[in-house]
Formats: sequence, C-alpha cells, structure tokens
Amino acid sequence: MATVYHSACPLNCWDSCGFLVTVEDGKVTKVEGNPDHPITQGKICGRGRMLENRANSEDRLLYPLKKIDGKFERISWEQALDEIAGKLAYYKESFGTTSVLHSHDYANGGLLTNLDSRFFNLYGGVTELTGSICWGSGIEAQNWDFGDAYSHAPEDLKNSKHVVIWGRNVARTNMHLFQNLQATKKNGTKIYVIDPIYNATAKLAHEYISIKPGFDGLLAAGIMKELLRMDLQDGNFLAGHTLGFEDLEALLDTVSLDYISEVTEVPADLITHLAEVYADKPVSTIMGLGMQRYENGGSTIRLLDALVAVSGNIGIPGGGANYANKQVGQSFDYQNMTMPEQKKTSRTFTMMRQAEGILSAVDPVIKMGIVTCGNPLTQVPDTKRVREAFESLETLVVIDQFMTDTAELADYVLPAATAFEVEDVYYSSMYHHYVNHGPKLVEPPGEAKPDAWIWGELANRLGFGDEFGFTREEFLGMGLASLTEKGITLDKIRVEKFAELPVDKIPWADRRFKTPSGKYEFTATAVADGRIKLSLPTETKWTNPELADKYPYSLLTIHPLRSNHSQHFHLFQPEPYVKVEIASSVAVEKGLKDQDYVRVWNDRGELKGTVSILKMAHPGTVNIDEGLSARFGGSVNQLTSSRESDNGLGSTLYDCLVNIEKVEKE
Ligand SMILES: Nc1nc2c(c(=O)[nH]1)N[C@H]1C(S)=C(S)[C@@H](COP(=O)(O)OP(=O)(O)OC[C@H]3O[C@@H](n4cnc5c(=O)[nH]c(N)nc54)[C@H](O)[C@@H]3O)O[C@H]1N2
Ligand SMILES: Nc1nc2c(c(=O)[nH]1)N[C@H]1C(S)=C(S)[C@@H](COP(=O)(O)OP(=O)(O)OC[C@H]3O[C@@H](n4cnc5c(=O)[nH]c(N)nc54)[C@H](O)[C@@H]3O)O[C@H]1N2
Ligand code: SF4
Ligand SMILES: [Mo]
Repeated sequence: MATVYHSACPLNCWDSCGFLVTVEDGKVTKVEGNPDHPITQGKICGRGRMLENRANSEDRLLYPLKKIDGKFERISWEQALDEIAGKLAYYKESFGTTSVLHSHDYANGGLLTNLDSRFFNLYGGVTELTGSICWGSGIEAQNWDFGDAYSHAPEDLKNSKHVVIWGRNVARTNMHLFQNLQATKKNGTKIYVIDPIYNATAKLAHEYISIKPGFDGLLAAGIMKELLRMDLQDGNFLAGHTLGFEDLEALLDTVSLDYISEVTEVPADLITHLAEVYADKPVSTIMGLGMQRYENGGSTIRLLDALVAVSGNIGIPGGGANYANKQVGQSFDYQNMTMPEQKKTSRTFTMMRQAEGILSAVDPVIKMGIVTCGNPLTQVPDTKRVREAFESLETLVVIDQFMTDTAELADYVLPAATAFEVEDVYYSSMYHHYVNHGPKLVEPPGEAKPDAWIWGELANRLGFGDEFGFTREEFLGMGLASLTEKGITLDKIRVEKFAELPVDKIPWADRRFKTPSGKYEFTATAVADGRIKLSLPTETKWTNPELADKYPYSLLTIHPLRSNHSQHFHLFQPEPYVKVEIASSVAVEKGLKDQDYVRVWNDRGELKGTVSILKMAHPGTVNIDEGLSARFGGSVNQLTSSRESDNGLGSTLYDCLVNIEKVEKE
C-alpha cells in the first residue's frame, strides 16, 4: 500500500525544499514537493526527485568494504569498526590525534550530520578543515563589512523597485527565487543580470550586463564613482552609520571610469546607468557565489557591499546585500551537539589546500584521513595533487552512500544511510529561514547505517561511548535547545513539518552592525589592514600577461543543472559526458564548431570533451560544469587551482586560464 509522508530535501542547495514522499512496501517510490511549504510551495527540481533513484540505486554501498591487495572485499561491521578504532587508538598513542585528518564538505544539510565533530572533539581534536571552497571569501568579506552575512527574507523582494542578480545562476541553482522573480516582474520590478554567461535568468531580465569574469569589484567601484559624481549617495546613512568612507573615496580616486570600462569590458555609459538604478531605491542586490571564487573574491564582495551601502540600500525593505543567510544556522545549538570544549589539541588546513596540507604536514605527519559528506577527488581543486595526497595516507576511511572517486582510494569504505532512512531536521543558511522535518521513512538497504551510528560504535570502542549514548531524538533536542525556549520544539516541527525560525527578515534595519565599531565598516577594524582593495584576479592578461599568452581563455566551472555536484550524474540516461561550452569568440579564434572533440589544458592538467558553442557569453569565456567523476570523463578540477582567495578563506576555482584545441577522438 502506498502512503505519502512529508519530508525534506537534504541536498546542499539554496532552496531547502519541503517534500512529499511516497512509500510503498518499505521503499521510497516517489519524491514530490509539499504544496504547504510556505517558500517552496510544492515545486521541486529534478535533483530532489532523483533522490528516489539515489536511495534505490543498485549502485548503493551495502556493506563495509576493506581493500585487500588492491581489491575491495566485503567485511563485517564488527571487523571494520574494530580495525578502524584500533588504528585511531594507535595513531593517537603514537603520533597524537592531529595525525588524523577529517576531510568533509556539506553534502547533507541535516542538523545531526554535525555529530561527526562531536566524535572528533571527544577523540581529542584532529586536523580539521577551515574556510570554504564554496562561499568562504564572501562570508569573510561580509563579516568584515557588516559583522555577519545576512539576507532579506524571500518575501521582501516584492518591496524592491530594482533587483540586481549579480553572478547567481538563479534559474539553475535557486529555483524558488526564480519563481519569486517572475512574480515580482509582473508587479513592475525591473530585473538586471550581471554575468559573463547569458543564462536562463538573463532571459527573464530587463537588462543583461556581460562582464569579464572576476572584474565585478571594479564594476561596483565604477558605479560608486558615478553615484558620487552625480551626488546620488545616501549622505545620511554614510554620516550616521558607517566608518572609513574617506578611505573608500580615496581608493575610488585612484581609478578612472575609462580604465574601469576597459578592464571590466562594460561600456562606460552602462556603468553610469547602473549608478542611476542604484540611486532609485529600494534596490535588492542578489549575489551569487561563483563570482567570489577568484583570487580577489573577498575584495569583490566587499566592493559590492560598499556599493549597496553608499547607495543607502542597507536595512531598508526591498534592499540588501543578499549573499548568504547565516542567521538560519545560528538558530541552532552546535556546541551542545559537538562539544568543542572536549578538544585537547587542534590543527587546521584550509579546505582549498587540504592536499598540500597532507603532503607537507610535519609534527605530526598525517597518517589517517576520514572523509564524510564530501568527495574531494572530484570537488576539491587541483585533482592531481588531491589524488597524490589521499594516496599518500597510510589509512583512508570514506563514509559514503556510493563508490565515488574518493572512495575508490580508500582502505575502508563504510556504507551510509540516506536522508529517507533517518530522522533529522534540514535547513540551509543560504536563502530562506524555515527548518524542515524529515522523518525516518524506510530502513537502509543491506547493512548501510546512519553516520551517527558509526560514530557511536567507534566511540564505544575508544572509551567515550557514553557521550554517544543518546537517541536521535535526544540529539535533536540538544541542537534545538534555544529554539525550544522560543516555542519551536521537535514535536512541533514533527507535527507542522516545518517551522519559521526567529530571524530578522530585514537585516540591519536598526542600523546596529555586528562589527567592532557597531557601524558598517568600509574599512574593517577586525583585521590589521582592513581597507578595501581594488584587486584583480590572478590569472588574467592584466596580472599575468605571460600566462595569458599561453592560456588565453577564462575557464568557469559552474554548477551542473541536473546534478548536485557529483551526486546525480551516475543516474543519468544517457550517460553524461564532458561538455566544453565556449563563447563564440573562442569558436572563431580556434576554428571550432559544435560537437568538435577538444582538449582543454593548462599547467595543472587537461580534460577532453565535446564542444557546445554558447549563444551569448563574454568573449574569451569557456565553461565546463563541475562534478563529473573519472568514469564519465573526469573532474574539471584537474584544471583548477588550489590557491586561496585574498582573505584566505575562499577558493579561486574560477580564476583559471586555459587553452583549447581540437583533437581526434580516441
Ligand atoms: N542545479 C544545481 N543547483 C545547485 C547546486 C548544484 O550543484 N546544482 N549547488 C548548490 C550549491 S552548493 C551552491 S554553492 C549554489 C551556487 O549557486 P550559484 O552562485 O548560482 O552558482 P555557480 O554555479 O557557482 O555560479 C553562478 C553564476 O556565476 C556566474 N559567474 C562566474 N564568474 C562570474 C564573475 O566573475 N562575475 C559574475 N558576475 N558572474 C560570474 C556564472 O556564469 C553563473 O551564472 O548552488 C546550489 N544549487
Ligand atoms: N570546479 C569546481 N569545483 C567545485 C565547485 C565549483 O563550482 N567548481 N563548487 C564547490 C562547492 S560550492 C561545493 S559546496 C563543493 C561540494 O563538494 P562535495 O560536498 O564534496 O560534493 P557532493 O558531490 O555534493 O557530495 C559529496 C559526497 O557526499 C556524499 N553524501 C551525501 N549525503 C551523505 C551523508 O548523509 N553521509 C555521508 N557520509 N555522505 C553523504 C555523497 O554521496 C557524495 O559522494 O564542491 C566545490 N567544488
Ligand atoms: S536540490 Fe534544491 S531545489 Fe532541488 S529539491 Fe532539493 S532543495 Fe529543492
Ligand atoms: Mo556550495
């Protein structure tokens, strides 16, 4: 008999959708949207629907595996846990706990995925990853400017006169914002898209502004120059609530509008026009994450923030420098769950440079890696180096639902349960402010187990099992402790399926910022030299002409339409392949046409794939979607750099020059 239950999408995504899931004979048979969800309103994307295929896939990992003489063999949980716990005890004793690296990302938005940190803290503190490949530079930038990274509630968009979508691929990555934009457009709001690629969101826009990748900060500087020249700045906001405006003015005086127009490849009159738009308040600026994956990513977001501030679009209905919504995650009590006070020692590598960290660590060297909720072999930049690093480990344990490129390298692979097989609550600190409930709907297949069960079993063997002697319900209670005080209990979320979190819908409306000065800081006081910089990406003809001679094209590696990173490609029919999207200027220069087979390369690596000419893309731009595993042609991260961004916490994935040539198909 088929029964329909409510649930929630666990995927790392802006939208955090509410689901209705059909269960028949102990199996999930259909995933649909929950029409009652206030934000996602019954609409979900193919990635959400395909979670049914993922859960039931024949490729699911069903048993613990151990690599013996280069081949995986099935072993019992007892053996796997005893041996892994034995190694953890041995490395702790012989080299210290930081000889173990915990490599992870955020592939599952469930609150209880954080229990991995509880385990590693109780173990004594391992080598952990800091920063974020995804959004680190922008988060740090907004921390400096505002004191935190907050967005307006989705429903506030209706108050905007103009909406500037700046480097967010909304139609593809944030479908409910796209619907919101469609509705807003009907009410007369003007929509602008600034992006090197004329994407599906650009089609909806009144105006599309094509820009050279990585130069958005300079464009924002140009718009500010024009605002000031025309005396259109918000003098009251600047005088009453900001710090360091004179430093910004001095910086803007160092560049001319003509120079800005030349390097950004945006016409000067268009820059003037955008200044007029920004002065016609309220303007909502909706930033994407792609735009800050450059060497100058932190500066880029700071300059965009500054533009929003100078034009007086902060803290007003319909305004905002909307980048991330960290107040969502801040509603939960991580400390209760993760017990950071138990950590006796620690060491950190940045997420971007985890491979270099592994290869160069001394005192202690990294002996063991444990990978959870991540697939670094496809997702972390500079694949060659990542492979070398993970291969160099004495012991590698990967906990996953599928045999990924990373799991292939492991000594032990442990089969994890999927979201429909455990109870959790799900949220995303990216867009809206609702938390969704996901009940346990079916049993995990084979011997797959929830991650939390694995931590508990290892903890039992290592002598701190008591700290894992709680039910999922009890752990959820710990994470929801302060919400419970505000009336949002697990029981309530269970019954109502979702709950609205108590967050500011119009952040900074009281003009009290979380910076050290309490003001909006054009010059950040939280760091030694907090002045904004007008910096450029590293891999451009302006900053590295020799490299640009050899590798003339800018490679973007944006998020795929139908897969969440590496998670869905293996379910595609027909099989996916490497698609090399090129601007028409590249096609002309290289004599390429659609379906040509090409090699794309730079000093870090190469990738072969099939050409598709983009109808409209900024001259010199190439794109290869991220997320493909080796068996489908390989990850584009073979070409990307593991350099950190300017503020140290972000990646430079899109700051990448390549060359391209036609080759014969093998
Ligand atoms: N379908 C799908 N949706 C997803 C995901 C997925 O894998 N698949 N992943 C989720 C996750 S984890 C994240 S972080 C988000 C990311 O969401 P987005 O920020 O929307 O995604 P990106 O693919 O990083 O890039 C967004 C846009 O930035 C543009 N861009 C690149 N460089 C520049 C630049 O220098 N300037 C400007 N102005 N634009 C630039 C690209 O052309 C692209 O249109 O998406 C989430 N949603
Ligand atoms: N070139 C390039 N690289 C990129 C990006 C880009 O734009 N360009 N985007 C970056 C961004 S924004 C992000 S967020 C990262 C994402 O990087 P990752 O999070 O590493 O990528 P995913 O493919 O989403 O998921 C990783 C693995 O987690 C597993 N998993 C899912 N749920 C669970 C669970 O509950 N438990 C366990 N143990 N495992 C689980 C999945 O099966 C999958 O194999 O990639 C980054 N890499
Ligand atoms: S991947 Fe994003 S848009 Fe798709 S169902 Fe999940 S939360 Fe919704
Ligand atoms: Mo991300």
